[in-house]
Amino acid sequence: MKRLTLLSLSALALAACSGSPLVAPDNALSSEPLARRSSKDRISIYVTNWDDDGHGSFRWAIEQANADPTIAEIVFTKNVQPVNLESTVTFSGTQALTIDGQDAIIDGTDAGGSALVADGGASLKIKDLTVQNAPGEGIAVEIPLTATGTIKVTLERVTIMDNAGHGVLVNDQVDPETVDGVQPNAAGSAASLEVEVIESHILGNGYSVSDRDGVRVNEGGAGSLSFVSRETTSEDNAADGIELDERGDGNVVIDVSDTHILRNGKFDPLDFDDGFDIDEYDAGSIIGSLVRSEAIDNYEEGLDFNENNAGDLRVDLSEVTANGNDEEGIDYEEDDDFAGGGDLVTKMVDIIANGNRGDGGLKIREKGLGSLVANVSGVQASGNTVSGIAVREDDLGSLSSTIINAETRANAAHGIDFDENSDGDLTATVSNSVSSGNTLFGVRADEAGAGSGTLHLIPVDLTGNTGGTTTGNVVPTITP
Ligand SMILES: [Ca+2]
Ligand SMILES: [Ca+2]
Ligand SMILES: [Ca+2]
Ligand SMILES: [Ca+2]
Repeated sequence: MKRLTLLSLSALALAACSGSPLVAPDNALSSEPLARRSSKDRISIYVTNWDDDGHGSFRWAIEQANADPTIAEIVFTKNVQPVNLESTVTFSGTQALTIDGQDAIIDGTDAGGSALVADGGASLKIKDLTVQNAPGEGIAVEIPLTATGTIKVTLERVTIMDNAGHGVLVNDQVDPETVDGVQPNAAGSAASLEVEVIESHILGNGYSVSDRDGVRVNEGGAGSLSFVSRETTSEDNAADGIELDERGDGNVVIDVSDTHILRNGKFDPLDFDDGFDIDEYDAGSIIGSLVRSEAIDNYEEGLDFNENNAGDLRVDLSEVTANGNDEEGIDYEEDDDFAGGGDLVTKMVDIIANGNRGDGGLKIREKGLGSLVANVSGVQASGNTVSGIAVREDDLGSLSSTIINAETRANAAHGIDFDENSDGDLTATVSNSVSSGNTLFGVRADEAGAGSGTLHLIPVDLTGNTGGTTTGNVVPTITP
């Protein structure tokens, strides 16, 4: 048992007189009222009961932070029982705030909307907290149009579960809704967004209207969107497991590792959704990496990365599994919807994309001005409904691809399909690979318009393909 110092005893007496709850945090060594502790430059407020409101409640703590910009932290006392919110709790302060849940549960069943909203444009860190059952968003961070700089939202060891809106929404777009693919107003603030989701679990959110995701980040106006996910699972959400939507100037930068994206997207049969969906528009690129991660059994694509307008798509993959999705396992598209130039450059290592229904295993597609460079080493892409691996480059620009240690079997089209259209060269090598038992050909390489075609196969087992070994107008050089 902790010894109480005279100082803390007097604090307890003071707290008792002032009506503060008598639940002291472990480190209660201050003469301030118990629900309020200051260190040198940080004031903390303690949540000491599970009431909806009133002194010591979570709502009260947020109200204190709204009124006092020197409050930097809200800490739940250990063993606070589930807090049943009777309305939304809104943090409107402009100071950076940390909410340390100490494993508490915020239940939004009776909140009448989102559980927790932050709309002051401040950075927010939430850790060790469960947010569940809200009829709106679990956590919604709405960025004011006047925001500038970089706003950081960090979630550490949170569980976001069974909220009817997005599980987590970070929104910097005036109107993020799309009607038939058109967005009425995607303007946003000048601020950039940095969102980090660490060791967290996002599940079962979004079952209300179409397009409600596990984690959804909308960035509009100037500024970039940076997204980090580590040791996180997003599963069984109604629309996308994770969706990043970046508009206006600015990049999407991702750093994703040990992330599991499972069975998302089943809610709207007219528009099923993906595991992990990135849409980038206007000037800017998609850049980054995804490692030791999986996107499995989602109702549309496993990974659906779309870069539009000016800018490149440059995302590398390592140890990624994308099996059993209802469209492509992995789908990279550069300027597929809106042209503007830019390249698609990717290095993929140790990829598994098997048994995707309704489309191919691994599809890499560059359109408009710009070239494609795809180097893939160690890949299984078998039993998919279209080709195992499809690499396609359109309009101006060249296609350059090396595929090493591939296994593409029993796909319902080609095993591997290289397709270069219009001006530009096709240069492809497949080595130490098996492309066998596919419905069409083992390898197809086709080069159209101006330019030359080169295909090296060193060596590749092309037995048992129904269509034959190779096809297309590029005659392969075969090293047995
Ligand atoms: Ca912005
Ligand atoms: Ca952009
Ligand atoms: Ca582009
Ligand atoms: Ca091109």
